[in-house]
Amino acid sequence: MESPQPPPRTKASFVVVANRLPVDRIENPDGSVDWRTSPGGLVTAFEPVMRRHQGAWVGWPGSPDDEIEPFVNNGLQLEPVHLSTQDVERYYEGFSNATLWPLYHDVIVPATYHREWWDSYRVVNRRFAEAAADIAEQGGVVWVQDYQLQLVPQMLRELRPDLRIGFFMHIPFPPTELFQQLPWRRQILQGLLGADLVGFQIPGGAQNFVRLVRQRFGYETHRDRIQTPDGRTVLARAYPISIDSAGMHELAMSEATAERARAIRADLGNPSTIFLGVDRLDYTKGMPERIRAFSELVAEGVVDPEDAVFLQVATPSRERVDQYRLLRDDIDRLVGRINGDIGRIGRPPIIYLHNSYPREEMAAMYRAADVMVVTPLRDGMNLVAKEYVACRSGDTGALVLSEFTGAARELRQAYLVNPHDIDGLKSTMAMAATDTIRNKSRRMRIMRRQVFEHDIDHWASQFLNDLGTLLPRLDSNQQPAG
Ligand code: GDG
Repeated sequence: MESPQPPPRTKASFVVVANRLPVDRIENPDGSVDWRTSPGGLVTAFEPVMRRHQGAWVGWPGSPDDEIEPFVNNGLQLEPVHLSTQDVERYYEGFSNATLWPLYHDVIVPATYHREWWDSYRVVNRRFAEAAADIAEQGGVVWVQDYQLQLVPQMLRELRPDLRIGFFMHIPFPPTELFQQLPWRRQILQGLLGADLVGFQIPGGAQNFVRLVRQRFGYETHRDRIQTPDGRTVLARAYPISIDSAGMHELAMSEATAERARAIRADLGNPSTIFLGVDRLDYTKGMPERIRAFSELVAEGVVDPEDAVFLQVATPSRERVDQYRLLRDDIDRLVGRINGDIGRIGRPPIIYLHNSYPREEMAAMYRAADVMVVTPLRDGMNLVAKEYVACRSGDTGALVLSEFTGAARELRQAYLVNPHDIDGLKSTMAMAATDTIRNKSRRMRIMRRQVFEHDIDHWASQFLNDLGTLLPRLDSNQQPAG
C-alpha cells in the first residue's frame, strides 16, 4: 500500500525570509516542545501584513541539527530551514558574523576570509531560496531580510521569475573602498541585484550600493535606479527602521512599570543621575569607550559617585565567535578595574549586567534612566535609542547618541557625539546630565514626535508600497518565454 501523502501546504502570497524564525523553542519538563513567539520588532512589523494576506515566514528555528516540519504558531505559518552544526559554524558564525559583520561595520575588528565559509554561505542561501520558492504563490511578494541572506534574491529570481522580491539590509552597507576587500564582492552584488527593491537604513548605504554596481559592472544607473542587462529596474532606497512606538510607550507608562522603575532607582541607592547603556555585547556598540568616559568623569570629580551611577546591560551575543569572547573579557576587566579603583563598599559606580531581560524590565530601566548613553562606533540604526525616546514622557531624560548610528539622522535633537573622542564624550555626557529642564524637554519633545510619526508600521508599509507600486508590474515587464 502507498503511504499517505502529506496534504499540500497552502501557498503564501506574502513571504518573509529571515535567518531566524520569530519563535523560540521551549522544552517542557515532560519532554514535549512548545514554541514561543520571540518579541522582536520584525514580528510586530510583519504580523499584520502576514495576517491580512496568506503569509509565511521562512527561517532557521535556532538550534542546529533539528529537522522540523512546517508548522503554524499563533496563526503564523512557519517554514523551518535546517542548519547542521557545520552550517552554523561556517555560514552563521563564520561568514555572516566573522566576515560580513566586521567588514560592513568599518572593520572595527579585522574581517576573516575563509573559502569554506563562503561555500557554506552559498549552500545555505540556496536552501533558504528553495524554501521560499516552494511556499510562495504565483506572483507573490517575498521580502528577504539582512546580511546573512544576500544571495537569496538572485537565487530566488532564477527559480521563480514571477515573484516580486524585496531585500532589506539591517546593518550598514559599507563604502566602496571597504567592500572591495571582499573576495566574493561580485557574487554578493549580483545576489542583491536579484531583488526589485533593495532597502537600506540610510541613503548613504543605498548610494554605496549603486556606486559599487556602476563601478564593478558598468550598469546604467540614475539616482536610486539601476538598469540590469536583462531589462529589469532595481531600486535602491533608504527605509529607516523603527519600533512599535505606541506599544513601547504604553508599556512604559503602566503603573507596574512606574513602580518597577522606582524600585530600580532605590536599589541603585536613589542617585540623582542614572546613566544607562543597553546593548548586545558587540564590539560595534562602543561600550568600553563610554565606560572609560564615565570613569574619567568620576575620577576627575565632575561626576560624584555618591550621586551618580552607570548601569550597563550587555545582552549575551554570538558567544562562540572569538572576537566576542575577547570583548567580554576586556569589558569584565575594565569594569572590575574601574570599580576597584573608584568604588566604595556598597557603591560601585558601574553596575554591569551580562544578561537579557524581559521587555517589561527593559521599559522600567528606560523609564528610570536620566541619561541614556548610546555610543556605537557604527550601527545600522540602533533601536535602543528610539525605545528610550518612546518610553519618556514629561520633561526628564536625555539621549546621548553616536553620530555613527543610523538613528542619528532622525534624532537630531539628541546630544550627538563622536564616540572615538573620549573628551567630547565626557563633556557631552556631563552636559546631558546637567542641562536645563527646558532644554531637555524641548529636545525630547521633538524626538518623541519623530519616533511616534515614524514607527515600525510606517517602515513596513513604505517599503511594501514601494515594492508594489513604484516598480513596473512584473507581467508588463517580463520577456515572453521562448
Ligand atoms: C540590528 C542592527 C538595527 C537588547 N537587550 C535586550 C533586548 N534588547 C533589544 C533592544 C532592541 C534590540 O534588542 C537591539 O536592537 P539594536 O537596533 O539596538 O541593535 P542590533 O541587535 O545590533 O540590531 C541595528 C537593528 O538590527 C534593526 O534593523 O537597528 O543597527 O545592528 O530592541 O531593546 N530586549 C529584551 N531583553 C534584553 O535583554 N527583551
